[in-house]
Amino acid sequence: MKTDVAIIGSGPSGLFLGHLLRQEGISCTIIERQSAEHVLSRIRAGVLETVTTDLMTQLGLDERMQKESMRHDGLTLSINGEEVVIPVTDITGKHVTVYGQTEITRDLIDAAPERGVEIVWEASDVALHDVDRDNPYVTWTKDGETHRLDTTLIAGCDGFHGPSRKAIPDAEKHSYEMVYPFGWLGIMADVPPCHEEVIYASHDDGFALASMRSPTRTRCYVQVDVDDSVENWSDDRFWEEFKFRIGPHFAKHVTTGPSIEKSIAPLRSFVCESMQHGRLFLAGDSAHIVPPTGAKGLNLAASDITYLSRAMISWFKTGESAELEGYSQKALARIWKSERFSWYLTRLLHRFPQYSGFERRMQDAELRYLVESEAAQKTIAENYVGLPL
Ligand code: RFL
Ligand code: PHB
Repeated sequence: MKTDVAIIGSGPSGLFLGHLLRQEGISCTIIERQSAEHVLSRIRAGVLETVTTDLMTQLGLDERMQKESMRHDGLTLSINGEEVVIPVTDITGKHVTVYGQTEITRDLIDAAPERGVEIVWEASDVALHDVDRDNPYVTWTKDGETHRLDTTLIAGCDGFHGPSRKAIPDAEKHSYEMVYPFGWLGIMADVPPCHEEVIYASHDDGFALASMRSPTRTRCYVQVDVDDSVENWSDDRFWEEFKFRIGPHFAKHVTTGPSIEKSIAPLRSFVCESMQHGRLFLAGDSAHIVPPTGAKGLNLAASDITYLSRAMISWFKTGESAELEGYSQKALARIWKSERFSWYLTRLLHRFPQYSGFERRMQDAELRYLVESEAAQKTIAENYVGLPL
């Protein structure tokens, strides 16, 4: 088998890239470890910048998103129950869109067969070979048989734990990492959201977040210890703690109901430099992780793919290699700014067990500054809607 681009991983990064390349007549095959059902059962991001919605529009796959998504023009902070509204559209002229990552993934997977985006599901032992030569190839096992795909370029879109980043020799890469001492316990429930905007709540007992997927589906989180487990959290305990942390003003609008999903996600900041080696190019979570505070993970995957697809298309069409050679540097410039915003918002809003009285006072002072200063609100707003490409 031979293709122009072998794409490892069928998350949003791999699917976006596959569709964008096919739109320009470039052949590609996506090789995914899981089944389609498994990929579609994962519940992750929900707040989209225009960099992400623009890709759906560019692909002509935005019909359902236009109908079912919700436009958000602001975000709400609850500071120990005190409401602070940041009117992001008034400040920036831009808005964000609430439409689940699961729905984006579904739209891209559903359209794959008619657009010639080939996806190999349930491929095990995926391995990358000769990535620093002109003829790299990928191997995997499926149904007891070994397969080999010869290719010109490889896109590593296989998330944090996939094999692509590991295929870059240690001497050629450097990782920067910060692991936080807490996680987010998230639940999804088929009840109406308690507020029309997303609420980020800073409370003495810890962070909480009220979000949504639709007018009838709520997504909420509370900060928990990193070694806590979902078994410790009945739905009743979750709702009680969530209501306490978002404060009485919002709590009175909370409709509780049985969770349809409940999980704990650890929080991490991570960047791998460089994002390319020879014929291999990393994109999305395979190269970087942000804590979910600020909703940047999926949107960063979309900006990586915007740069990478343009560079690959230019290389295949003109033979010019400058854009492809500059991919990592260009993508990292935007990634580091989103890393900073996610890290800043995480530090501002969470309770850190190791924080001294002084650091707690600094958090309080910064929150008071945010309440009172238009300039401080502007920096949140322009990052939240997404920095320019
Ligand atoms: P993905 O979505 O992780 O997709 C990678 C794909 O690669 C596959 N894979 C392999 N395929 C072949 N061989 C192997 N050996 C493989 N190993 C892995 C995986 O099965 C998967 O299908 O990365 P991608 O495409 O770069 O997209 C990035 C986004 O998914 C991610 O940034 C966000 O979802 C992060 N994230 C969140 N971001 C937000 O903006 N808001 C959120 O609320 C939010 N919640 C989350 C999240 C990520 C989570 N993870 C990674 C566990 C909640 C969770 C639980
Ligand atoms: C979500 O809706 O899942 C969500 C929203 C905002 C975030 C993180 C997650 O910052």
